Amino acid sequence: MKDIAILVSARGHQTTRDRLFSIFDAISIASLENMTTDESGSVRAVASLFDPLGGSQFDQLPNLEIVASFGVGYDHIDASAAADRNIIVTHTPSVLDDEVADITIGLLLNTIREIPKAEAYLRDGKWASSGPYPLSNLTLRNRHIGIFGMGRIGKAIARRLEGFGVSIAYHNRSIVKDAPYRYANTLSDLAASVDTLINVAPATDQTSNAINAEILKALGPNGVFINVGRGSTVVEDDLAAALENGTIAAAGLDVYADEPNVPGSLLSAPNTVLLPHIASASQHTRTAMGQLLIDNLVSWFERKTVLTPVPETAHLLGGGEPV
Ligand code: NAP
Ligand code: 8YV
Repeated sequence: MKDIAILVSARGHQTTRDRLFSIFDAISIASLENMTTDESGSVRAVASLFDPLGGSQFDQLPNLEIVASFGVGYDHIDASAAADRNIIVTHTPSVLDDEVADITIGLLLNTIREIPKAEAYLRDGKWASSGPYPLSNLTLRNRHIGIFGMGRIGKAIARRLEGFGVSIAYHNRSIVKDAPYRYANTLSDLAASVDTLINVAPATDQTSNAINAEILKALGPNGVFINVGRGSTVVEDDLAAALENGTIAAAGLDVYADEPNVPGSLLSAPNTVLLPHIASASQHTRTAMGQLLIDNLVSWFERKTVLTPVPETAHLLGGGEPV
């Protein structure tokens, strides 16, 4: 496939970048503005390791056929604008479910039992100088967990939670037939009926700012909020205020509205555990994500089909209506 010109993000998972360069005529550039007309006219695919892509970028690549994105969430790509131009968009679902679910459970335990603070206490010599670390105010015992987004990853989280003997409920727009958990009709109903809310819903216009002061108030003073979905789903100022004034007890976050910038109010809050968007970030899983990205590209250029199209562009492969 050395005659197929593809554009590869200038940064991103190195093993995937190396493989793309070995299979295709790969061009790596920091910005489309740096391309000559000949170069941009030759590009048939984009391997998007994280860059935002929309109509204006697509218009600069007149012969673009496919965007293969690294990650399951594709909110950085305007998939409807791609569909309008007959451009297929693929993503990497399923291969990261277990990794993300593991980190979600780790984040939940770290937040509730203050594990990072307890380790810092030991490393600071306080165990020897001041005695045992204080008992944690929060516990996982008797918790009622609500999952916002009972999809592939939500189900993997729920399966793990079953082992902890907690109650599990969820809210989606529709009931999941194979999920044996209590369904809440609205996010407000879910928050009011649980004390621990885990967000793993995708970033969409509908979910934008969905977790706000009202939802956090419904969660209550024993409330714990965990976010592994996207930061845009949360009003971060409302979350910081809720943590500051005791509206909820604690939060564990892997994602933020303006990454890699984390609001100072969340950094300085004593009751947060903050991770730098690492839920899928093991060599094992990032390599599997990269392999699926490559498999989608190879499948497209060999057989004019793909393995994992995003719903907005699936109809371009034949059959079905546009989403
Ligand atoms: P998925 O299988 O599509 O599940 C998403 C779930 O959210 C679906 O069950 C869907 O159900 C529900 N949902 C969508 N829009 C909703 C709305 N407006 N209101 C209520 N529920 C809604 O996706 P997934 O593979 O589990 O991934 C979920 C998200 O996790 C990704 O989009 C990404 O943002 C995030 N993620 C983060 C990391 C990380 O590193 N932190 C890693 C991987 C993924 P309905 O359609 O019935 O509403
Ligand atoms: C990655 C993710 O961090 O898959 C997703 O939606 O958020 C993560 O797996 C990201 O996609 C890598 O750029």
